[in-house]
Amino acid sequence: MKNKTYFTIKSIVTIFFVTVFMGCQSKPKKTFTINDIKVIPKPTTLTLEEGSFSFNKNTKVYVTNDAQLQAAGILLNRLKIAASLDLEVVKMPPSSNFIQFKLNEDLQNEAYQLNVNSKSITVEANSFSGFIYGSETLRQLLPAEIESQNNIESVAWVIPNVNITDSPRFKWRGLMLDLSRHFFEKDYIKQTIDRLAYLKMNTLHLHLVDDQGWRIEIKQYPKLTEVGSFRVNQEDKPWNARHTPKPEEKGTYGGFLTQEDIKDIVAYAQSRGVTVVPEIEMPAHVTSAIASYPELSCLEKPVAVPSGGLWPITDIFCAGKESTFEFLENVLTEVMGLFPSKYIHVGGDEATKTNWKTCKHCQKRMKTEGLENVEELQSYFIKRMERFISYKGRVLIGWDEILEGGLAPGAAVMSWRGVKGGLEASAEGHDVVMTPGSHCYFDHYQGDMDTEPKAWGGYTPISKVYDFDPVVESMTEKQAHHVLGGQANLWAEYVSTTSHSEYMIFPRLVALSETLWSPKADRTWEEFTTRLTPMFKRLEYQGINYAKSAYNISAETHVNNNTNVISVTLKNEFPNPDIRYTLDGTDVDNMAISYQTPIEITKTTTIKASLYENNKPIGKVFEKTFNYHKGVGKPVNYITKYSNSYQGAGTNNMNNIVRGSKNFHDGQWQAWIGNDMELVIDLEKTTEVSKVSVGSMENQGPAIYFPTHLEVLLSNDGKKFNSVGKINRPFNSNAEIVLKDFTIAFEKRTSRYVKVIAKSLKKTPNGGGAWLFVDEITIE
Ligand code: TNX
Repeated sequence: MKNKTYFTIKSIVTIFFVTVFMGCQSKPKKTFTINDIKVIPKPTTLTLEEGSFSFNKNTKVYVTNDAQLQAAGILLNRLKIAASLDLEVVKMPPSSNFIQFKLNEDLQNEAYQLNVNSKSITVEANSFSGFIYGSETLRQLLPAEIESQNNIESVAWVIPNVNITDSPRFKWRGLMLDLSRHFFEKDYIKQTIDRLAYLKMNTLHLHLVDDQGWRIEIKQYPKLTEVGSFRVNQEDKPWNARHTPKPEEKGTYGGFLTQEDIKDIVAYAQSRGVTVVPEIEMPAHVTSAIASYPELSCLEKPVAVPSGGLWPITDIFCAGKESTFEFLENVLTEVMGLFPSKYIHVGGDEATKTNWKTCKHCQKRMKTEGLENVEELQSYFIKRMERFISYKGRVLIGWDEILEGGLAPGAAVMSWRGVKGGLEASAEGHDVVMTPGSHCYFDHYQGDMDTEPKAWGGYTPISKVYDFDPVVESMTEKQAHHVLGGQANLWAEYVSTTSHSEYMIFPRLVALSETLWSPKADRTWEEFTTRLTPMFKRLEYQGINYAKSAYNISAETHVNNNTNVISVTLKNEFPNPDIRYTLDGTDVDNMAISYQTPIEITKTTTIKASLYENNKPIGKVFEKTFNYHKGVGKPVNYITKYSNSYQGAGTNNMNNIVRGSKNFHDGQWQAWIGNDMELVIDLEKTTEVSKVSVGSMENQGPAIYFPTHLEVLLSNDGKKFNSVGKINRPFNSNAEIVLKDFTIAFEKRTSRYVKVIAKSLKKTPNGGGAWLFVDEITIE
């Protein structure tokens, strides 16, 4: 309350002064403070000087060559559209009111210096990219309205006087778009290139080949696109529930980039300082190619382009036949003719090599080359491609599986299965790009799985992305030297529209851009958030459908086993969040309680909560009912022990009233593999009981199955138990993730001990171990 009064008086005083001030001056001058500067990624050094520079219709642009003019164009275009300022370009320096682009040969590639004073702006660089980044920084120094698609009248186009020297921490600052699982058109790719440059990112990796679609025209092999880029349309079904089409079924869903499209994309990227790295997968993830030319595989059997999930991937390129290599060399020759990128990505991941073990061509190859096993055959494959690519003057890069069986000497590695591949490759002297799933997979959830659009799995909120460091602590200096940088990967199994793609990329890319550009020692998540929220407004003006998941509230609970009181902690990713809540089911408004300390619960309670910013609610409303019950906090005796991999909340898991989400990694689930759950809850005194519910989840993709049988038994001495109810639930195939409470109700009894048995499916239909997941046992 005190604070509020203070702010009100302060605001009145401020309004008074501003009014008087504005009344005396014909043109109000804004005084900037360092807090007004919100540039992302954070510049290496920045000093604020007194005064400001105003753009107006007489401001001139002084450049000495076309490249400088092109880089300046990024800014000029914005000023024209949003500010209606169509600035004149001049070849001689005016005396004042101008922006100058100036060569400075002392600067490194991509670096720039920016001096803004009241008379002029100077952008210095030694490379085209440097000039672009100078322009992008100026754009971010201007008010957010500069991003508007329409002219905005009421804004003063003024920026603070600053001195900036800036250069990137890493050379490779990338984003991968998967065009195969769902195809994205040229225009979206170009839009993405603009957005990369806006954040000073310089690499767009295009995943052009995968099982579900071949996305690049190859003149010598027309069937790759005629056949390989279209699949039977099953978009109405979940990815993993789509049937395998027959080879003769006609594909109608898909698309591809023509060579003309690619030339256009590459040229556009060059004009934004972005390199496009093509990825042509091999030897696996190529069913689309085999559907087009079955002779490329070992079995030579006709197959269709799969419409959805395919695992394991056994139909892969034959490593024995010379014709496979001839094909790949011809394809890569066309690819290298289109993409000037130094790096050519050849995939290399997730090959199941069972066919190689029996294929006569592969066996012959292993013999003549003296290869011990199929891993060495994959290594032979990649090394052979590496020789071809380096002969063409380029560098091969591949997913970390290319390390298996020995890595080709000049190859670079993209480490995706954590950082292990990166550690190993850099120790061997190879260059690496770090893209660990944990921090860089933008197909993971960025918020609560129950409210986010369906994603691949995993949990990578923006604060985690911001935590990313491509240089791993345990690396030696020499290893660190081999780290080219990092990259986010957006795999598109579940991403079929551009607006969803934007949602997955933004705002996480904003965080990634800073981790790859700015010095680590000079940045913190706390400070970053003060620049992140103003960035949202800029993204909005750019028409980007960014996720607002960072505003979500999550709850953590703690059970006191002595008092059986549950305390609920409300959390948010932002530091010191202003959270307000209600406990009586009413909506959160100005009367709501300000969250300060954990909320104590001793009866069934619905918490509604909102995050506030500047006294206004933002983001989604959090609403959760905590179902208090008779078992809360009571001792649980596990007769069969849960797996070490899924311990949930330990011995309080089953009666802490916290429910697990659809994210099975969320720490609220206990799980058994290939084994039943059996446990006894001691209510510590005879208690009336009439209903027991078992909360469970099914997610058959990762082998999580509902119980097939449930039983509740009661006892007063903990020795002799009587059954009070059973449920039999036969196995059902199910492609969705489902949460369900299995309830056994019975006539009221008094009892001290409650035994619950949940029988597991034990073995999946494929013969692997089946998981049983339980989050809570509710006793009423
Ligand atoms: C693994 S990352 C893959 C992709 C999938 C992705 C889903 C990599 C090299 N291979 O094929 O799309 O997981 O997250």
